[in-house]
Amino acid sequence: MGMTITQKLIKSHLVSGEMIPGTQVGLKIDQTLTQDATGTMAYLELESMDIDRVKTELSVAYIDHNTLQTGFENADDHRFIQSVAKKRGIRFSRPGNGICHQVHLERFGKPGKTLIGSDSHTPTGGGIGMFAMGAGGLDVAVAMGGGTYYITMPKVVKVNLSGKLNPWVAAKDVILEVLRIETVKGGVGKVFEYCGEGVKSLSVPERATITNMGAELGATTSVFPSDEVTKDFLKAQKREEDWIELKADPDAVYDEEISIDLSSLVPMAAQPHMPDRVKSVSEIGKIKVDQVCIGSCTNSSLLDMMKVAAILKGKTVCPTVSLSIAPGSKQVLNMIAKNGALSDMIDAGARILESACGPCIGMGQSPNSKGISLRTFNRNFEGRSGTKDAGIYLVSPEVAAASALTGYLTDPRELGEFPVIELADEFIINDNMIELPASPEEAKDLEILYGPNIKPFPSSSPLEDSIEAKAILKVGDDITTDHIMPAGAKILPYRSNIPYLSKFCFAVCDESFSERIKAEGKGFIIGGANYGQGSSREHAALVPLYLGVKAVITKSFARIHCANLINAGILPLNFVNPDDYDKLDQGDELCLVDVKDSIINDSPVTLKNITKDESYELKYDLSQRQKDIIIAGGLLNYTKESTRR
Ligand code: MIC
Ligand code: SF4
Repeated sequence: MGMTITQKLIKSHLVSGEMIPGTQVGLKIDQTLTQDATGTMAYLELESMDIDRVKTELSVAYIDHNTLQTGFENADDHRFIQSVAKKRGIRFSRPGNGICHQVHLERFGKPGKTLIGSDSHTPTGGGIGMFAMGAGGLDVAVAMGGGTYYITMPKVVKVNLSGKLNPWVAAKDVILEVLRIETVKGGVGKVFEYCGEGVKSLSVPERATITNMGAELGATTSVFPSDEVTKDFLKAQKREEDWIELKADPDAVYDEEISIDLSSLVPMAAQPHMPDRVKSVSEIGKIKVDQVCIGSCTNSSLLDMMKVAAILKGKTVCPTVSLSIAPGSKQVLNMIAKNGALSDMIDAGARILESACGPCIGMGQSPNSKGISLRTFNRNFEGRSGTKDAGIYLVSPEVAAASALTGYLTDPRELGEFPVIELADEFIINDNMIELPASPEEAKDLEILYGPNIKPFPSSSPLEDSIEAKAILKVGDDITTDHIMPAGAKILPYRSNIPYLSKFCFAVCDESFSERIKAEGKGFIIGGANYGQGSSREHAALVPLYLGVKAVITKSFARIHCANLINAGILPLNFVNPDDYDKLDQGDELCLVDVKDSIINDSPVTLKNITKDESYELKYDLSQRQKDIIIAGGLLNYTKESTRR
């Protein structure tokens, strides 16, 4: 039987397990990336593992998230990461060099390789034919040390693309369409593999927009073939030697299939507050817009910037709109500076930001109260922009630029002829902002530079026989990691200070949560479906661990967050009967009866509701290794125990 690209990539990296969907497989990881908001923790974890030099083919540490320096904290963290990178054999992408996924695609991504990154949008690499996944910082640290990365063997969804996009319709509209069909829960346990005639009409950056935002489906990853288009991109990046061909066998068998005729797509937008609340721009209508932000790892490539500049050229941004633009990398910024496109943006009145995540993660540019903001980003979760009552719409660069000019949500097709965009055949290559690591010899004498804001990470204890605690918080479906552990300019500088971060845990849902659980000393969280979607931030597990959360009991979990809970030693449990969720109330006194024995014996766990005198059956999806991790009280304890043995 023929194989899909996904199966080929997994097979060539398989270290343990069998390729049976739903079971655990261990993969060899060729490349890793980190960013600064999750990287500090990942490198603290790496340091605690006594690893002299990383063992991957390539590891890169990017600085792109915490670039607003309103105190010493972020700058100290950058310095810490830089010192670890230099000593341990990791390349360091200096602040200003760009957003991790954009730079990685340009300079390091290689078809056929595996990549994990401590950022949920690592699947961007799927645009160049990598098997690229987001992971918790600890998993990335383990991979840097040469350890295996474990995933559930995914099902493969064939996304059959036919036709060609019409002018003014963009790659962003393709992924918005997939999100409309599949929803933010639709991709859990699956890889979205793109194929069909339509693929060859999409450039690598356009493919990367699609695989990037595939993260919002909850998918393990998304992947495109590596073809002549990929080869041309690599050639333009002066890396032709990195190209290999990658395609599915003609008789490959897929688990599911969806078809999209590119020529039938129209400009679309995801409405507040979920990336799957997708409608066409014309259906939503001409709502008044206060702000437009262009950039982020989804839409900040040279092509995106050139389109925006061409639309803005010779015009003026509407007086009631603030337009900000952050080109994705130094390469992109430099190229639009040299070819004059930057000047067209500045002339039209755009506020040019540095090449970094910026407003996408609430690092500045929060909209006005009840403001409507159109963003070319990938997430519009409540509060993420820094303004709780703002309404964020996710759109293509074309819709964003057109609306910035008119002042209302605009179908860009109204602007008439699509401008002609000329792209150079070669990118400007200058890797001077990527610092190479020291040689092993020189590295011996190098010091790691810790700042005073870096606090030890919380310790966890082995699983107890039975656990009695209150349902300290009950939340609904689709709870994101931005609810659990918010980001934003005020909080992000404390990503290496768990005690401080703990004050903000769940603040979006319930401002008293942190105080209440501190008073109790421990507790359980009750959640609905797709709990923990969004970011890979392990802080959404480490902070609850610090506060005493013993188990999270839900209808279902998002992949990366579930793995992070296990790594932190917090039990992820699911209701056998989802209706039991309704029987429980916040504040109920609960007991996980003989939970340790149940896990050891592979039997369902009983949750006793002491307040209501009822019992519910709970299940879990844990491999033997994951059970051992939970029993040991987290991955760090487990690793220490295994090395002692
Ligand atoms: C995000 O887009 O939510 C982030 C910020 O990039 C996160 C990582 C983080 O929380 O640091 C992600 O996507 O994993
Ligand atoms: Fe940065 Fe936003 Fe991309 Fe996350 S989604 S990596 S914050 S640009």
